[in-house]
Amino acid sequence: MFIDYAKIRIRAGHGGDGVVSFRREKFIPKGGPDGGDGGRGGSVIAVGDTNANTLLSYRFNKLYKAENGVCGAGSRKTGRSGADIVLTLPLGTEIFEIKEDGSKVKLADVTDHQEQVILAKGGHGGKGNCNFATPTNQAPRHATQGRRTQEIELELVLKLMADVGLVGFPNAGKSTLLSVLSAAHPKIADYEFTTLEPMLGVVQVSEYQHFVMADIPGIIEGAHIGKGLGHQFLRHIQRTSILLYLIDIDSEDPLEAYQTLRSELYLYDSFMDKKPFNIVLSKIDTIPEEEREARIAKVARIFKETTSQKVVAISAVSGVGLDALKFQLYKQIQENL
Ligand SMILES: Nc1nc2c(ncn2[C@@H]2O[C@H](COP(=O)(O)OP(=O)(O)OP(=O)(O)O)[C@@H](O)[C@H]2O)c(=O)[nH]1
Ligand SMILES: [Mg+2]
Repeated sequence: MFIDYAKIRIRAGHGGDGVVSFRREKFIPKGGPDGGDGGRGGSVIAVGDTNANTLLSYRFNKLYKAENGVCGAGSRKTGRSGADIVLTLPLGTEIFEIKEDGSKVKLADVTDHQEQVILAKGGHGGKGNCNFATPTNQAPRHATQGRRTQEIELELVLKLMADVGLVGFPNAGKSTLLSVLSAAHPKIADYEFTTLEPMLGVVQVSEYQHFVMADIPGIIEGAHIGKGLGHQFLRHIQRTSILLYLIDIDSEDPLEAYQTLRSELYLYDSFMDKKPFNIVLSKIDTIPEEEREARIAKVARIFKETTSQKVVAISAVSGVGLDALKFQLYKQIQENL
């Protein structure tokens, strides 16, 4: 199951307390103070992992607790440090602290594999009485307490990281396109809203060149007010560098379809409108061969005249136009890095 939102609680380990102790050995009367320090508490650490792609394991508002430091002991022994606890997170996870008054503060944005962020630092250990001996007080009877830590509430929001975001009406052929360009196996069917959760695929352009494409559920007019699956999945293409509007060439009015999609994205986040994009006509194999060229030219002309945008025509079934599309996308991504 794909989960892109979770609330959890965390707590770093308390520092272990320092202790009061005096050296007591045969033949050594009045041994000096020898109470050791407490150990450091464990920290709560987030680590990015490319192999993780959901927040599923964090969905039960669980408390993630690092180990407390151990108290010091006599003979100047320092207590053991508490073990850290590591939260493995998918790349693209934003971490917010929820303050008591309900306000949120962003703590981190985990974007790199193996990137580590300390979310809560373990408490320092307290000092044992061996630290407090002075010439005038050679038998100090006090030690300090390890630092106590607080529980923190966090919000985890996953925004998938991809280079290209696929945008289209249901049934436009988004998942089919991802399946032929990458090794991903999204569900494909001839009914609307087949795709219910986002999926990423790696598109190999050459041996050393690739990019990541995100397929999300279809968007319909009114998505910004909750129609269809709403705009909840748009956040997964919010941080892609480019967009690909995929429009069935056989739709009643391809230009209107494109304009509707664009305005839905704009209504969700006006910044989406500033991203470089491509307009791609899909399923050209469905047009009878003798009409195909003329039809593509006609639609292309309408787009050119109204939006001064070039369109690309493809068929995920026959493979026409796919290589050219791949190179075009790759080039555009490089230009917008
Ligand atoms: N003939 C033809 N059919 C296609 C092509 N691409 C997709 N289809 C068909 O169109 C239907 C919808 O394809 P999907 O890839 O599931 O469409 P989608 O845009 O992901 O749809 P949602 O997930 O519902 O938003 C399926 O029956 C596909 O087999 C194409 O290039 N040519
Ligand atoms: Mg789909």
